[in-house]
Amino acid sequence: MTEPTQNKDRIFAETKLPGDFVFDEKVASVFEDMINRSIPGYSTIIAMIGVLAEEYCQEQSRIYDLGCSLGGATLAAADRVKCQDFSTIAIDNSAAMIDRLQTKLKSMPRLASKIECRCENLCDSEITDASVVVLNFTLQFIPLAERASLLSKIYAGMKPGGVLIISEKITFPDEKLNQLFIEMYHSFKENMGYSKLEISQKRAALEKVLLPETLDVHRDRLQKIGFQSVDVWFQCFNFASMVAFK
Ligand code: GEK
Repeated sequence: MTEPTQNKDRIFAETKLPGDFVFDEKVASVFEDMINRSIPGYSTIIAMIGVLAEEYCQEQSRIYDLGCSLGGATLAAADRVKCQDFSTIAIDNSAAMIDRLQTKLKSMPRLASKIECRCENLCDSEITDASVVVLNFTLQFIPLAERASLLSKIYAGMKPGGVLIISEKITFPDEKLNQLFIEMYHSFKENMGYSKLEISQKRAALEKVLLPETLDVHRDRLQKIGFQSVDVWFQCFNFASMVAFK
């Protein structure tokens, strides 16, 4: 098993043959650096997931972090929750991510006792007694046709009063705004030290695997399923985080 590291993301620094982005060992080994330099507001979103979990976690319930990667949101939530009787289920289908999270947890016995890691496809995961469910930049990787049934399954597995937190890359119906936010985002990435080559190669690799939707599509689908008080609590350019309640 590999030791967790905070290596610098140089995956797209050299000219590469075209190919789709995958969450393999190479990505897992630089993931912390990659996500912090690629998602505006990532550390704020993670910290606020901790605050939302503290507020909405119920006794005798579960917190689910779906597409947990290295457990950024899992750890923020488990660390803040004050309930006596709760558990946190961290799910990802990348073995490289789950291995690294499990290794990380070995040095955190207090949190580790509250966290169960599962390497599985979240579309097949069982969700029960959930008071907090986190999809932090994960739904965007699920095939479009499977999103409604996944969200319905999550809703069915939630306790009344529970919260779903969904963070996503988004698109805008207004083409002018769409272009503006993409340009601002690329300028953010350049400021974070990525070259134009890295930005364009990563964009091409993500094109068929990361499928963003508009905020209206997210809101309508969640409301049709039965979620209430659905709205955005964070947005920076074409990245947003929403809450939805059962
Ligand atoms: C964070 N939430 O740091 N089943 C399980 N996991 C999946 C699936 C699936 N079907 N599809 C994708 N993943 C994290 C960041 S990253 C976001 C989430 C990004 C997993 C995938 O393996 C990866 O670890 C994660 O979803 C998406 O708060 O890299 O932009």
